[in-house]
Amino acid sequence: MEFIDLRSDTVTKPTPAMRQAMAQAEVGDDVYGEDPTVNSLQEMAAKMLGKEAGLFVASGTMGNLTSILAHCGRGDEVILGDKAHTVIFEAGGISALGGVHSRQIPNLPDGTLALDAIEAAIRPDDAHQPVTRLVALENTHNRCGGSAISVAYTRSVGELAHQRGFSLHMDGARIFNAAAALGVPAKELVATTDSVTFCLSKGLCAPVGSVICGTKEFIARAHRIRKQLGGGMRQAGVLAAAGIVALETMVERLAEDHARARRLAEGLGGIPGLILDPGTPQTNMIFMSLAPATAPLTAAQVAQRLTERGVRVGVAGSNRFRLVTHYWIDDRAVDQAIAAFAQVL
Ligand code: TLP
Repeated sequence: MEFIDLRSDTVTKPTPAMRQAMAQAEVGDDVYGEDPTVNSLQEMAAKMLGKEAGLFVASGTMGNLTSILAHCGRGDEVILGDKAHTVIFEAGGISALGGVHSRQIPNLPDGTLALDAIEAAIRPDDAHQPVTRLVALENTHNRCGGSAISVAYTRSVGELAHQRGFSLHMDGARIFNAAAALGVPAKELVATTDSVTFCLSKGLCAPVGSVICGTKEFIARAHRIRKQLGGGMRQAGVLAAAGIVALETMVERLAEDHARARRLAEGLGGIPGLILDPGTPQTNMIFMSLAPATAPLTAAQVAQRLTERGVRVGVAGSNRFRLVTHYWIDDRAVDQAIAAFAQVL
């Protein structure tokens, strides 16, 4: 059965143009810095994000881990939102592998961190306490509804960090979705960040990979850490080739996924058993819950019944769902997904 897969935009498969570019890619040994296709991707990514240099890594998780380890030594502290992907979904890598201490403060519903809460979390110069080296934001914010975080807010966090002598990292896994939603170039969203990681393998449809961007000096440090983590790849140009096609052809169309998410939400909002989160979708993610009247039916049971009808959805709690639109979800798939929910509930 060909599924309508709304679990995530990570399920996207490469387009025919990507497969063709992969087959024809010129390659070299990237550990020697000699893969021309990886080098082109890195330059292109850095230019798009207004940074000096880029580094191709295997995943978003590796991008965040490598970046945080490049900013922080063992025992140093990073200020993170309690709903950050790095806190919830990256297997504790920053502490397990880097000895980095995370200081978690509440994410506000829009995915931001209150400036006074960041300020209050900064450690004083006291030998008993860790050293605050970094604050990390996420844009779009996955667990906060796929929310897009503004240029002005990001700038204020960057300014605060720099005034107080530490750095700002951006988990920009979906930074181009944020840019599309806000109608601003992605580079403006990261202008005050010291590093940013974005993913090629989500809404941009490439099969593998993320790129870290920052200053040349920062990327040189990240390069060494990538090697320590076992992420030095060899003829990685076959993967980078798909990433180039992703940047060339997939960025501009992300607004279509947001429009389809809105249409899907409109249809689902008309089904009595479902309660959409206020304001959802903000980008390509819909968050919603089962109405109490559907109890004892759980989200997992509903998801199972939907799967039997060819529709896969993300389960985000005992009665919660996350649905994500992407390149492979067309108008027909939206209609079919709405019909499947209506049948099941
Ligand atoms: N997110 C995945 C799951 O891990 C939850 C998804 O389906 O949304 N930062 C953010 C904001 C992310 O959403 C993700 C992936 C990552 C980092 C990690 O990227 P990968 O999966 O490439 O390691």
